[in-house]
Amino acid sequence: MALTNNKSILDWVNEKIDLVKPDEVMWIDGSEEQLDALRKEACETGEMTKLNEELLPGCYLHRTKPNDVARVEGRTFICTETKEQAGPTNNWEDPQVMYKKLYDIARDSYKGRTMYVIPYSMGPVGSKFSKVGIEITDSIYVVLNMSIMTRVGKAVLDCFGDENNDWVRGLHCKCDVDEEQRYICQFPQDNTIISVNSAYGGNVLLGKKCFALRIASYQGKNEGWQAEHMLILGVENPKGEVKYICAAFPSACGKTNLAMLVPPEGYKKKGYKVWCVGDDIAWIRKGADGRLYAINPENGFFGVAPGTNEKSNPNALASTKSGTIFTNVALNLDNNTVWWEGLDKNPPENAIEWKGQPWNGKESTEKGAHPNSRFTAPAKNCPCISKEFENPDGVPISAFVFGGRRAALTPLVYQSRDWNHGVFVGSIMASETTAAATGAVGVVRRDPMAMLPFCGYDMGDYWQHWIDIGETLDADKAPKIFNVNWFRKDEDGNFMWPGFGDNLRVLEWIIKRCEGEVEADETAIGYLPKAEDINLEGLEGEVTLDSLKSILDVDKELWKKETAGIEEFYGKFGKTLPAELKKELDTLKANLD
Ligand code: OXD
Ligand code: MN
Repeated sequence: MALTNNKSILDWVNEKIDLVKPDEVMWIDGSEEQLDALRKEACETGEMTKLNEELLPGCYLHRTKPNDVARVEGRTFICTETKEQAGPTNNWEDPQVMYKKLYDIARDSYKGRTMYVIPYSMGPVGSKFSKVGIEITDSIYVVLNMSIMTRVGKAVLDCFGDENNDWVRGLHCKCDVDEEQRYICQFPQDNTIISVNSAYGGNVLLGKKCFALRIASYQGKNEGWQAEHMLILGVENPKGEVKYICAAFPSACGKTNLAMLVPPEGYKKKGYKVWCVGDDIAWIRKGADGRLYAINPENGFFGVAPGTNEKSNPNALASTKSGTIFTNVALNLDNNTVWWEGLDKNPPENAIEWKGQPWNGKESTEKGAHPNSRFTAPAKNCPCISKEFENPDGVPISAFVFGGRRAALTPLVYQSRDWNHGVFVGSIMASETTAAATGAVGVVRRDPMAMLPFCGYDMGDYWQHWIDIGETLDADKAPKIFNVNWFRKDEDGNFMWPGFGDNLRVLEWIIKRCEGEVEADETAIGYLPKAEDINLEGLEGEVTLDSLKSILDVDKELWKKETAGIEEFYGKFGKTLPAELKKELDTLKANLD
């Protein structure tokens, strides 16, 4: 039975029923009974495997087709009226052409299947930050993942209203999971997402990248707020004061680890704590007091499993101990639990690898888990989840932090001179795809604000939006903007900074700067810490004042080369490149001469 009288929703659902022709239609009401029946059904059909109820209560394993294991940027499209609106960094197609192509693929594809209609809220139900979506899918896996990653069910529609048309349409059709016919399409001007021929995470959990970043970034531009690819964390000092930081990093830079950071022993003893509000996405708005506030629109973590362990991220690991869906990890047949590379040094001998074949982890040279295998874990499981996680008003942001993986060039941390310079710092973000063991610089991929694959419109206009937001903020209320690099290497290719929990030492400096408690040195690229101001207590033997000084240096010759790369990248944008950013680039060049 439909869970709403909202005509715009009912009309759209009926239209899609006519298109895809399901045998049955089921509205997801969010009840445990309904979800449990679906879990049972998925286990009966083999879509999921129930794991050891004692060791991993309420946990399941799912395997995708081997051709369907990651987001597909090459097949992701922004379909706006004109190509210019999508900008030079997105794939574009004319909406009419793309709708026709997608409808031809989707037509009759639910025959013999059930249509699940999922009402969901990105953000706490009823918060002024929050937005409603409806995802139609033919996959129980999607229903169960969406019910972890978002708030789903009747409660979402109960407070939505029958006349409200501000909701995001999402149609997902598994079809034959044919990679040649796979498309992940956003229609920002229609609040619509259509995803066909995939059944994997980021391509099909439409609330996440498709809505909360691509569509929402476009909504934010028009409505005066921001959707960012950022974690949100709170640092609590021994006096019990909590300061919040939003941070953006490209994939494979340890975002989930930073979001759930465990303080070094010395800090713990003093009473420092780190609280996780979110690990991937932040929706940001100005509050009544003139400061910027952020919420995490999600309700769970869709984290990369390999490398997650008791040392690297005990909080993430603890989050996966109940109510979690694992995708493409290895199944340990001896105790019906899961395993992945980097979990521990004890791979199971009697196991099934991620593609479903028998696997002996002690002997096989093949991987047990796919490198992009995932856990979908409820946020409430996280031992360090912030008590503000459900706060409908969000948390006040003290600092924005940008970062990337650079073996050389970028210092451990620096602060922008002001807001527009901070936007420049975000716009020149880049990360090395692979960093060779010799310390040679890898291939640099520009990924402004870590939004390159996720911005739903022209990135030049997106930068302008950042600049416009800054203009509405009083200087004393605006978050300060920083850049960090945990990945500097010495000549022998060794990392020079320990990372993980010790990154709190850098966050402490950042917060002190926000509070005006510490001086800094002005350099060509911005404000750098005086080495003595980064607390190294307890790091003896790992980092000396001298080695710290060398990860804080600014090599003008390297930076001059970098400006050439920035100029080339900026050249793609033509007239949407904000004049303010061009000016910042000129200032940097002048500072380096
Ligand atoms: C993610 C990503 O999965 O950014 O969060 O790729
Ligand atoms: Mn992400």
